[in-house]
Formats: sequence, structure tokens, C-alpha cells
Amino acid sequence: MKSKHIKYFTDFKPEIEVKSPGRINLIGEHTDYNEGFVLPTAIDKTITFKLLKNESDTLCRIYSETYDSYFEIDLSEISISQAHWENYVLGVVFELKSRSGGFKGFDCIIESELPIGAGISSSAALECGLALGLNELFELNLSKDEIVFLCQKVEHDFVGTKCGIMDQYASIMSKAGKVILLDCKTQQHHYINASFEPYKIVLLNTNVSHSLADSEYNSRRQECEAVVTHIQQYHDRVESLRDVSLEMLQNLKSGFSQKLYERSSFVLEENSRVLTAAGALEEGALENFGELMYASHKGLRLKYEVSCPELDFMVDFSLDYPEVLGSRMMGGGFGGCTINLIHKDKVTDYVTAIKFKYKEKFGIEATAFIATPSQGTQIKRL
Ligand code: GAF
Repeated sequence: MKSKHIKYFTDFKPEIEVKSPGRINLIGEHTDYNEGFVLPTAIDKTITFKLLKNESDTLCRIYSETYDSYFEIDLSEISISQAHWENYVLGVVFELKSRSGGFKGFDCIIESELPIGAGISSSAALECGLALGLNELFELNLSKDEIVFLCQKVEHDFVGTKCGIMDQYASIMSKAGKVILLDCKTQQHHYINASFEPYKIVLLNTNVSHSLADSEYNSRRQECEAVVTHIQQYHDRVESLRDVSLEMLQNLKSGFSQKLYERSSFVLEENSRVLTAAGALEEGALENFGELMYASHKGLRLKYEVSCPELDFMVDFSLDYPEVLGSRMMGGGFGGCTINLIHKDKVTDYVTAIKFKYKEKFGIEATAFIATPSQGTQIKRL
């Protein structure tokens, strides 16, 4: 990286600072792109953006120590980059510019506390933080909802992951101390107190990220869509798996493979688990909540097939520990973190024990941290 850039960005006087959080999801995996339910919230780890308009009509300069990167964008010709992470930035700039004539050159520093590939959605934090920051810097007046969908589009078109809206929604809309029960079909949402006392939400990072993640993610989405297309021949009001009942699936299962039946029945069951889990949380029935987390993992592992040996090991390990109420893989799968509810007095001992056994089995250091349900994106004019 050229030192003149580092020097410039060291003396930089930003106009806007944005803190954009990662997210956890208590339950409801692979349901969002099927227009189902999820129960996520933002966490207390963020990506920080510092932004300043420059004098140019077309030049944007992006600097990041975390990503060990400096690059420039020419607003008159934005195209997909070979450097994977740059595409999140390029995509946001492309989408904002195509929606607004008032978009000009800017300079930006990006620093992150979010581990990449951990399943806590550093990608949505990156897109959403930048989009909201630029929205404020250039007074583009896009609503938060518009930004959610713009960032999802960036992920589809620039990054190639055909994701749902959960991550962007959680990163932007979360409230401190709450989880969001989000209906991904209507975007109706309801905040629920995240009162897990005396349990803590602990993330255990396998520190593996299997390369299948992106391609398998997109193929799961296609599998679900194939089932919907088949069912639509008989039920014309069906738009997504959200509109399908278990009875409909069973009646029509001769029209698709057993594998597709497993995939789609998982989605239907997971949707129903989210609603039951939200009710359990409101009633303080935490043991029920924990059981639903285990059931979610079982479905993700056996029916949806998005888990991996490292995640399964962590979840299985917890079964012998009564201080763990629930444990499951979180996010897209094939690596990243498990999310666990662990009694606050036992967190340290439990984490020590699992790290030791995990290292013995896989030769990899697991990492752990307590996640606190936190406020969504915060923007300051400086
Ligand atoms: C990833 C995606 F980005 C989300 O949209 C969601 O589908 C999740 O995987 C699985 O629940 O985080």
C-alpha cells in the first residue's frame, strides 16, 4: 500500500462516522429467502466508517487497515473487482449512484471488529454501514427499508450470494436489549425483550469457513424455488414456501425428489419453530427455547445439510452439559459460529472445556465471545 495514502488518511477529518453492527440469529435459518420468519438482532461488534466528500466529481478513495487495502473507484465506470471484499463497496456505490444524480467523489476509512466468515454477517454490516453513511453524506433521503433492499441487491448482483433480507434488516433495524421477530414476506416486525437471564448468549467460532458456502447456499435457494414451482401448478396462490403447508407438501411429494422434500419440510418446520420460540421467549420459557435451538440444528444438519463436522461437534459436545440450554449452528452454515445459551456462572468453565476438546479433535483454536443484543446502525455528523 502506498505510504502517501496512509499519510492522507491519517490526517483525514471526516464529516460522518457510522458504526454498523454484525448480527446474531437466535433461530430461523434459511427461512428468510423463503419469505418466512427469523429472530435476529445486532451485536456489540461493529464496522466503523469515516466519510468525507472530496472535490472530485468521479473519484472515490477507500482505505482500510483491517482489510489491508487501498483502492480507488471511478464513478464513471464501476465494474466488479477480482478482490472479493471490494465488491461490497463497489456494489453499494453503484446502486446509490444509479438512484441519485447528486452522488459525487468521497473518501472513506473502513475499520472492522467483525471476524470474516464467522456467520455474524460482516458482509451486511459492510454494505449497510456504507450505504447509510453515504445516504447521510450526500443527503440522498433513502429510507432504511430502501437501504435494506438496496444492500440485498448488492449481495445478489456484485457478490453473487442470493441472500434473503435478514442480515441487512438486523444490522440496520435492531434495538438494544431486543430481538426482532421479522416476517420476511411482509417486513412486519415485533421487538421482543432479549431477557435470557441467567443465561448468556455465547458465540463459539469454529474458525473454519468451508469453500462450499456460497455455491451450496445458492443451490439451497434454487431447490426451494423448484419445489414452489412444482406446487404452483396445483395451487396458484402460492408465491413461496411460506405459503405452503406440510399437508400440501406431503400430497404433492411424488412430484419432486426425497431430497427436495427434506429441504422444504425443514423450512416449514423451522418457520413454525421461530414462532414457538418467540412465544417461549416472551413467556420466559427458556428451556423450551433451548430445545427449539437443538431441533433447529438437527434439521439444518440432517434435512437441509448445511452444517459441517466442526459445527456438529460443538453442538453434540454441549449435550452433556446441563448448563447449556440450547446450541445450534448460526447463519448460512459450512463453518462459522454456533450460538449457545449458557448459564452465566458456567460460561468460563464451559468455554475452556470445549476449546480444549475441539483443539484435540480438529487441531484448530476455537474462539468465543458473549454477544449482547445491541442497537442497529448508528450515524454521527462530526
Ligand atoms: C446468510 C444470508 F445472508 C441470510 O440472508 C440468511 O439466509 C442466512 O444465511 C441463513 O439463515 O446469513
